[in-house]
Amino acid sequence: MKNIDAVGHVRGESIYVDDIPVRVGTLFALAYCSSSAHARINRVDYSKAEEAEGIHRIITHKDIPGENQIGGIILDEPLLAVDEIHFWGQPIAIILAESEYLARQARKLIEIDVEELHVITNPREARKQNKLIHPPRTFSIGDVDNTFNKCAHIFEGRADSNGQEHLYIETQGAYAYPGENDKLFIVSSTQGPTAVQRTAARVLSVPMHQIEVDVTRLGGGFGGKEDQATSFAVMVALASKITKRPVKYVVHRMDDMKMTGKRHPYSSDYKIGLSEDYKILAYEATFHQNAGAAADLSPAVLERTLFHATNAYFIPNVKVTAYSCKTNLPPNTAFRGFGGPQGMFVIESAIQHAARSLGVKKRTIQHINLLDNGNEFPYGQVVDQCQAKTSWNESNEKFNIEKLEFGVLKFNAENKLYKKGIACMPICFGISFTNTMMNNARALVHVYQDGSVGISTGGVEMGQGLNTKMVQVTAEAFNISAKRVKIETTNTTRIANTSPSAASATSDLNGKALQKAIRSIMTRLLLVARQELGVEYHQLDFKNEHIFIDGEKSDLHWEQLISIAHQQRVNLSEHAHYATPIIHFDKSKEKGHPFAYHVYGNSITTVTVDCLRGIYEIDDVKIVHDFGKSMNMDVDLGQIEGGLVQGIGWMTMEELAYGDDGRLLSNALSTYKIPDIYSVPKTIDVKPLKTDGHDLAILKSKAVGEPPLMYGIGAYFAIQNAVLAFNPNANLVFDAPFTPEKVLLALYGE
Ligand code: MTE
Ligand code: LUZ
Ligand code: MOS
Repeated sequence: MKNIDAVGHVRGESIYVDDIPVRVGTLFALAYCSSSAHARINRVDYSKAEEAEGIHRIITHKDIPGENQIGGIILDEPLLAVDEIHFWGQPIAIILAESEYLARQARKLIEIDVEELHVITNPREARKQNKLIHPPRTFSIGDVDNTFNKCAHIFEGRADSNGQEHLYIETQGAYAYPGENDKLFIVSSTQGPTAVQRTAARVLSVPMHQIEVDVTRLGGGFGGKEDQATSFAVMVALASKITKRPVKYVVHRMDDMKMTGKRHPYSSDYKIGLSEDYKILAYEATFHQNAGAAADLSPAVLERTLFHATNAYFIPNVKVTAYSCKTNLPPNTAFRGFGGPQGMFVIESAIQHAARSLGVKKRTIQHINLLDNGNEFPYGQVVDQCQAKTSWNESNEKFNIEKLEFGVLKFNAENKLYKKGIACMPICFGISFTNTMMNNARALVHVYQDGSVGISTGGVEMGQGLNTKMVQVTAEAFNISAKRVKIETTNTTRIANTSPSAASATSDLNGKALQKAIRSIMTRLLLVARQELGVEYHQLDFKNEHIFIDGEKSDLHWEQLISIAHQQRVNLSEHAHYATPIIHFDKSKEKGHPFAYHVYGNSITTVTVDCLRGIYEIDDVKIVHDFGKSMNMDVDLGQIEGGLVQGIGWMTMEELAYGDDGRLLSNALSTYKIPDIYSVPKTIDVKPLKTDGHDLAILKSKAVGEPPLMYGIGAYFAIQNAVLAFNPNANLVFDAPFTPEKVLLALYGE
């Protein structure tokens, strides 16, 4: 099935927040933000701004009727600063004007007097000063300390990865309007409609039922709108409540980049111990997560780093500890992979370090240590339906890794100033929210009396093809044409208490709820057919929009069946709830079975480095990926390509830069470089692994949203290998992104 949004997107007809026709009386909101990263506010003078043309009023923390608190996991983040500033870009006030332009003009007239305080941007410094979001956590299995004594080889080092700007094409935004009896309607570009509803209720001091949140679709989220859409939605909600007028805020790109948190930078230490024959016997790592100025989702991101610290490898003795460090950056947040990529980069660095020192290929060590059924993850889950070795073997056979490596060697022997490098990157990614409680969803299905169907779920479409998949699930479960099915907006009044659309689990959770609702309706319809036709239940079947009796197609068609059922006063609507079975996790022991299943795969990345300039090209990425039984290969391939390129961007070129004063320097697309058509791999070849899929995946089609991002990590090591081909004495550091400047230094350094 084609993506149902394709035509609307191409024609520019799809509706985003900024496309909603503006209501009469709308005020335009604009946040006034701090220009210091850490300071005490002595005085803010709004008087000139308040008198400026077109200014309706300016809202500060004093105007908040409820709690000035937007923290999601930990209650540690004010909506509007009170007397201290904790990051550059922190909202202090909301300007309301007759137009966005006038709001921006007035913003320049606000004067602030602050006392600057010491700014921390480095997570290691934060840890030294004991500035932590919460106490550190450790996952462990076996006995690392005793095992290191028995290892033939031990390597220790440091690996750093930088953050990443989400750069969703649609910036953050929301539009709120008041209804009768204090009701408030909020349209938000959010992955988490319930988070918006809950937080707006808290800040406005109203019950949640007074707030209706509606989401049509997002122009991308990538995790950046899992939690951080909330503040903007609450700002317009607050302003609308106070002024009783519609209030709109669509955030300017540079304000969005400055104000919002990003992927967490990590600074980590590793120690890896191997046997004589390259089995990894012990692994120890300490992660310093740069959380920024408030918790946001950092505790959950930190947890996923620990869950993925050993990637697709079985290591019998592991001890990994993670610190969530409080710094004066905007609160960092969810980003595709959610801490998993940061953990995986460190183990891959450790293996690269070992391979180079031992003079063996990295892939030899990777191969020997791949996971297998029956192995235990450090968090206690036992591996089953493992595809680590199958995807590895299939990729290396189908793509002929030896031949690819030989091609690289030959090229390098023949070329002095250009060198190629190649690297394998296996992945293993757990599917489920690591917080077990969040793994639930609901769906509402209406069959109308003409046989058309309307479906609602708690899932949010953000470009990942969720809506297309939900229509497919519906058509499949009813056995009717997809043309009869319409997907409604995501709305908290129709579907309550949603988990955010995240963790790659949206289709699984919402699709399974949808199937349950449809099965209930279908059972009632078959009962109607049985009575109408006077046959036994077991003789009946419904397919291709027709009732079948003993395998023979009858005249009873979908539309007639619905019409009869309606006349007989049969309920044609259903609301269903799904909660993932099996999963559990005990935080006091750090053990359990947190994931419904894992997604596996392997990528082979080849790059060419220009050894005069330090620039490089990604020649080719070949992937064998475990889709299970993909229900929509076009959508899923789009996810692989997008995720891969986003991962390559993070590892190679996207360079977030903050000054020592905590100001974002890479604050526009001129100073923050993301992959464009010239920097994507010249070819991407994806082959699906042949498997049966998994029962906990929707229609056995495994979650695909986040896992492919981690294939991009291969680019880092492929570039390193090219550098080594030019300069065998290069001093290898693990400090992503591997920008051309760093490549050049490595090419000529020792
Ligand atoms: N693909 C597009 N086009 N746009 C997005 O914002 N977000 C990613 C991924 N793929 C995203 C995307 C992230 S971070 C997640 S968690 C999943 O999609 C969410 O959707 P899913 O649960 O339906 O896979
Ligand atoms: N969000 C979340 C996530 O709250 N919990 C998770 O485990 C998760 N994983 C991936 C992406 N978002
Ligand atoms: Mo994705 S990081 O789970 O929104």
